[in-house]
Amino acid sequence: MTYLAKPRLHHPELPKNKLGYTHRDYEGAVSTLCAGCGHDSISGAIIQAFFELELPPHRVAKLSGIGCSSKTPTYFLGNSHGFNSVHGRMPSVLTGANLANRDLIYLGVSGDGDSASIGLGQFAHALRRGVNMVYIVENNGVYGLTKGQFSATADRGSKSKRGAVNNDQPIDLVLLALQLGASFVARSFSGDKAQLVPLVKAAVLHRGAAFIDVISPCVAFNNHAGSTKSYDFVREHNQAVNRLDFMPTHSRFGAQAAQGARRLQPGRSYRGNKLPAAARRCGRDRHRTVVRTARCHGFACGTQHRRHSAQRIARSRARSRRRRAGEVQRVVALSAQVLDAVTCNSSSPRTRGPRGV
Ligand SMILES: Cc1ncc(C[n+]2csc(CCOP(=O)(O)OP(=O)(O)O)c2C)c(N)n1
Ligand code: SF4
Ligand SMILES: [Mg+2]
Repeated sequence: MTYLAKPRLHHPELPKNKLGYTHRDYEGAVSTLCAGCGHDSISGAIIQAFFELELPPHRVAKLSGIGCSSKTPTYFLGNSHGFNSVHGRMPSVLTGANLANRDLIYLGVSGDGDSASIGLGQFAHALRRGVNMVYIVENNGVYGLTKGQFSATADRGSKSKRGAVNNDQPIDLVLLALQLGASFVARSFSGDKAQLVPLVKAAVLHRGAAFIDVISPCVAFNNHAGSTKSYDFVREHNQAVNRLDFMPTHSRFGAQAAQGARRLQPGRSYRGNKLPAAARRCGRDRHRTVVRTARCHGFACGTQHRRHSAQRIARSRARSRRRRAGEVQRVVALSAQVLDAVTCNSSSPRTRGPRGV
């Protein structure tokens, strides 16, 4: 741990974005978390994302609850608005702030204890209402701040540092967010910045409830053999279902959509059916993969769930119905429920106010 203050001066030739801000302008105080804590890597990804999005820090309001994860807003976006709420109550404070001022970008940062245990009701209702926000859970499977008790996201059969076995069923926040109708849902890993940064950028520009569950190992209490949230376990079992880059809107992609997809031309516009076939295929598979892997509590990283037009949803549903049968049919049915929820969300004017980005 360090309590050193960051020097205010920085190298005059640090790269600047078009607002004239350097990376340093998006940083916060020096972290006091344990060296190697996954949460610090998430802070790094958030700093990088906002620098690259070229958003002024004063346009952001960051809110959190209680926990090591909830301390992290102090360590990024030092020039943004911030509020550290009571344990598990961040979502309702964020909802209230959002009602009072719709022009800010709301970034909620929470932990698995903060959101899946004491704050589960708050989490559920904020997503159900489609509050315009980015909601990040830094998920380490334990209550890090209070010395490593199992949280509600700890997998059944996983072992604590002292060898106790968790016999309870875990809560899968990704699956829950899909069921609750969040219009952007993703899972990532704090150790994969190349994946996490574009996800955060896409979530920030998404209008509506954007949720990212980031597996973030706790080196002090949950990084041993027998844990399913340790660096070793996550690296071994992490399966990226697609390789992501940031796609700012439906109309303009400057990215490689997926492994095996043909390269999309930077700056070129692609609309609807003009998307390369491989990218469209990847979009369809994405829903299927999210649901299937989430159900068996695997790590499906890099998964995004995006809003689509009603016609596109109807077309995709009809195609799915024709193609899939038997066991796969069950998964598609679940996926269709998810898309239904997205349609409902999209038609709610309350949740679609411009973020003013
Ligand atoms: C009302 C209330 N109950 C319990 C606590 C004790 N407490 C502080 S942080 C925490 C758990 C934090 O876990 P998590 O959200 O997963 O954050 P992490 O430290 O793992 O990042 C608990 C139970 C509290 N501060 N307030
Ligand atoms: S106790 Fe765990 S979660 Fe908290 S700072 Fe240390 S490594 Fe991170
Ligand atoms: Mg935790």
